Amino acid sequence: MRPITIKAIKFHPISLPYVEPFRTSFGEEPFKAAVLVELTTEEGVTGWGEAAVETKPGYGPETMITALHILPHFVSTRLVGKTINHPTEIPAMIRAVRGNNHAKAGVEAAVWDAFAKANDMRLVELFESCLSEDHRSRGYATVGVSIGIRPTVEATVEIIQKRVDQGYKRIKLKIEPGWDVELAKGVRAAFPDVMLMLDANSAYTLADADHLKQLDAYNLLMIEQPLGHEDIYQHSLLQPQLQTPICLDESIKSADDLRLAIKVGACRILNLKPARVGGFTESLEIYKFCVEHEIPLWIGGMLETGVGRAGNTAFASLPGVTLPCDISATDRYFKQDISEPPFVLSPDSTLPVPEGPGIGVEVLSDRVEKAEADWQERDPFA
Ligand code: OSB
Ligand code: MG
Repeated sequence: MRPITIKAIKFHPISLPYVEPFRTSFGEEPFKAAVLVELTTEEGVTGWGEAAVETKPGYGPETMITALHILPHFVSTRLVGKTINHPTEIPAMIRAVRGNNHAKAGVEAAVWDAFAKANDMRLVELFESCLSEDHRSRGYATVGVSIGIRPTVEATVEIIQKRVDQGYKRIKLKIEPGWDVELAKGVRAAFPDVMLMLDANSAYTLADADHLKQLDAYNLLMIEQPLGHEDIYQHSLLQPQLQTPICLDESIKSADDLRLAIKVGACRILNLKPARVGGFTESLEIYKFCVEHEIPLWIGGMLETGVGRAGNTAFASLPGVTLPCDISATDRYFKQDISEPPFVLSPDSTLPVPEGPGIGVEVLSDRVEKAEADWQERDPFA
């Protein structure tokens, strides 16, 4: 494959209004924020990536401000002027920058996009070329929808009905102490057969084990990240007490974290967010491990713009991704995205992988400019 030489990397902090607020156990983000990465090569190709960070250190420790500190000062400096023979070289080149996976994943994604475009390939074809012959893309991602904490069970049932009517076949509900068993009971009564799961975003401790056991009564697909965001050990003590499979999200930041979690029985399912593990290179290693060990795998989301969504959809179309993903249609998040075309849900609860070269969506510079101006007017500490 043709190498690329990185000429320049630009960072665009942006914000976009959400169509509706999204509350989790760690709080509410008032608007969508992200750092878009625009990478140009000496060959004249432009690649885009999205650093999926939020305004507050709620999901993980990174924020918009930490990404804007780390990326230009520590990541760009290691990459600009360098010739890249394959995007999988990037993690080693920025390994000296500890942590900051979401920020680094944004740059890595821009390299994947540019490299695919420079080689006249779709991003999904580039992923396939890293896997064995039997791992061809399905051409679409099977998806569900993640629903935030609402004031009442009735309001939750109402929004689930709307999502089911739109065609989403898997529903994920955010929970927190005081908003769990009654919610699951009420929702199960209204939707006896829907594929249902819960996400606690680390809101519980092992002392809640007896309380969490009550959730076994509601035929849940899984419970995501009940305990500490860095914990693996306590989850290994909780899983044997539950029938419901535990899925880890926050705790798994690398393939080695997953190897440990599986070894000690901390989870049975993985939510893989390419952003959380530092990008697609580490994601491919995790993918191969899950295939080899028959670990049910799905791709999570960070309410990404079209740039992040395009890459995640491509990855989620690989056959080793066996459960519905947290990648919903554009209109579930934004009135207008920064890229075109929007992602539209098919009736069978799938999203097609974009067709064009690289990530396959076009980033519109006037929309990026507008979203950057919007960010400048926001209080970054709101
Ligand atoms: O825990 O999966 C999570 C969004 C922001 C931070 C954490 C999470 C989420 C979601 C949204 O659940 C999933 C999506 O992008 O639709
Ligand atoms: Mg989660």
